[in-house]
Parts: sequence; C-alpha cells; structure tokens
Amino acid sequence: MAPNAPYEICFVPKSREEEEEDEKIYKRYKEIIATTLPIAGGLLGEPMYQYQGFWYSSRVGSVGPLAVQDHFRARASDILIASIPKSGTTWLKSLAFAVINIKSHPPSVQQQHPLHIFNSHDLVPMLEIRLYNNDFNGNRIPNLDILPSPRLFGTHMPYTSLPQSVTLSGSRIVYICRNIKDNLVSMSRFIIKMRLALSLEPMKVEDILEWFCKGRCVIGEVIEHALGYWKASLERPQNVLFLKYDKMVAEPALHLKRIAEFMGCPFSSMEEKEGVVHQIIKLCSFENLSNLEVNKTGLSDGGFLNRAYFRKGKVGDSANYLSPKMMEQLDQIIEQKLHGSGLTL
Ligand code: PAP
Repeated sequence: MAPNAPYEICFVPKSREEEEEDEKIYKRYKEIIATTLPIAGGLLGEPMYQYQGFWYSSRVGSVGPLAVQDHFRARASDILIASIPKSGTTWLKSLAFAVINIKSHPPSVQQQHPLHIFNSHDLVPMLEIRLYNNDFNGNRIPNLDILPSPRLFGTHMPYTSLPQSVTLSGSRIVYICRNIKDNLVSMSRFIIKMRLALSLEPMKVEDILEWFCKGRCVIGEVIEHALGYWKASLERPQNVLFLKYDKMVAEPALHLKRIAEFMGCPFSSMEEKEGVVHQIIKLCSFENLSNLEVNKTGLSDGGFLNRAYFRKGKVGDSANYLSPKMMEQLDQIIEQKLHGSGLTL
C-alpha cells in the first residue's frame, strides 16, 4: 500500500458539527459557482467556470480557488510554487523541496530521499487542487496550522486571485512559466491522451490551439497569468521570483542557486564544494524522477497518473507539432499581449 503523503495530517478528525459546517461552506461555493459565474464545457468534457477573469477547469480544483481565498492563512515563512499547468511545476516543486529539506534529507542519500517515495505534488500540495478541493478532500477544510514552517505549497491560481494574506504576510512566491508554444504542446499532448483514456472524441493540436486562444485551456489566459506574476516580480522582487523553464534547462545550477537564495537558504561554500548543487540537480532531473517506480505507477491529483507529469522534458518540442501558420498565430497573440511589458515568452 502507498504511504500517506505528509500533507494528509492536515485532515485531522473533526466533530460531526464541524464536518457539517465544512459541508455547508463547500455547498455555498458550489451554489455561487452554479448561480453567479459563467459556465462552459472544458477540454476533458468537464464544466469550467470563469472566476475573476480566468477560466478554471473543475477537474483542477473544483470550488478550490474560492475556498483558498476564504480559508488559507499565509505565514511570512511560507513559500508558494506558482505556475501555469504544464510549465515545469513538477520539476520546480522537486527542486524547492530538496533545497528546503537539505538538512533532514541530504540529497547525497538519493535512494531514501522523499522524492524517491512520493511524487513532488504529494510533497508540495496544490492549495486549490488538493488541499481545498472538495472533490478530493471529502468536503473538509484542512488545518494547515499544524504544518511546521517553512510550509511549501503549490498553486495555479493567478496572482490577482491569491488570498490577501499571501501579500500581507510577505510570504515568498516562486513562479515558473515557459515558452508559450512548448507550453501549448505539452498541454495538448496531455489533453489528447486524457481524451483517449476518457473515450472522448479525439482532438488535434489545432483544435486545442483554438481553446488556448479563447483562454479556455484548463486554466485560462495563460499569457495574462504570466503577466500578473511578472508585474508582481518587478514590484516586489523580495517576494516574487519569476523563472522560465527554458532558462532553467539551459543553466540549472545557476537557477537552483537563485531559488535557494530567494527562499532564504543559500548554499554554503562547503555545500557547493561537496557538490550539493549537482546532487540536487541530478535527484530532480527528468531522467531520475521519470524512472522512479512512484512516478511510473502512482496516482495523483484528480486521478491523473503520476507518469502524466513526465513526457519529454525538452525545450523546443513545439517545432515538431505546430505548423508555421499556428506558430504565426501564436506569435501575433504573444506580441499583442506582451507588448511594452518587458516580458518575452
Ligand atoms: P502539471 O501542470 O501537470 O504539474 P508541469 O509539471 O507544470 O505539469 O509540466 C509538465 C512538463 O514538465 C512536461 O513537459 P513536456 O510535456 O514538454 O515534456 C514534463 O515532461 C516536464 N517535466 C516534468 N518533470 C521534469 C523534470 N524533472 N525536469 C524537466 N522537465 C520536467
């Protein structure tokens, strides 16, 4: 039997009254979504709803974003791994976890490392998809106060929708995004496979591109999402670190050191000499993680297979899937949306 993920302790037993109260809270969010928000069908046949300018797939979070806004209380020491789906979240979570836990779980002892036992989404749980997702938590509000600091969480929520306590407390956010074309292709390959598994009518990349352009691809408005965090990183550089997958692939050591420093645990010169940076890069590499038993066979958020988080892990794969016309269409959208922002994707 698979061991319980560390975050499971947040779902402490509650009295019948408390359970009923939690159920009422989730019921109210469902009503708000059903009666006040625009609803449309999603790429996996699921309902999507538009909330605060972004489309959300109910498969990734159900009413989670509303519950996170009301119930998550950030601490100054919290670190949030924020991202668009399919932009390198699994990798960044692994790196951040390995750095934060360097003393209790030295990366030199790879076989016993928690990353060899759990998928990184189990070690760094998503706020809206796992912790506050009523489809996943049996309508329970988690008690995150019992987690020791520093707490590491993930989120796909846009910056503008994060709970106020994240900004007020001064918690740190590490954001990752990716070349938009590679992001679209990674997402498309995932959707195409999932539709097959769900016996839905097959879709092609060009069909998914249409959805992507309408802002209705799992979590909508991918470029706006990145822009929100980009602007925040310029305004609050101590609190928001903006990373690009492509640059991390090119120079992993440089970026790992930036991440560690930003999170408040820079590598000592002794650690660097001992090769800790390279041990973490190796531990978290696509080759290592994708070949572990847990990632070949385990299940994750929303019933997705852990192996779905690992495909090729390469930069530039979009050239193998997008026609010149599709590339041009995307270039125009990117140029129009990012013009004058200083951000390139
Ligand atoms: P998620 O939103 O479902 O969590 P996410 O982890 O953000 O997915 O992105 C998955 C991408 O990261 C995949 O890219 P690809 O489709 O272009 O191959 C996946 O292969 C890649 N990836 C996963 N783990 C790693 C890793 N350890 N190193 C580099 N890339 C990785």
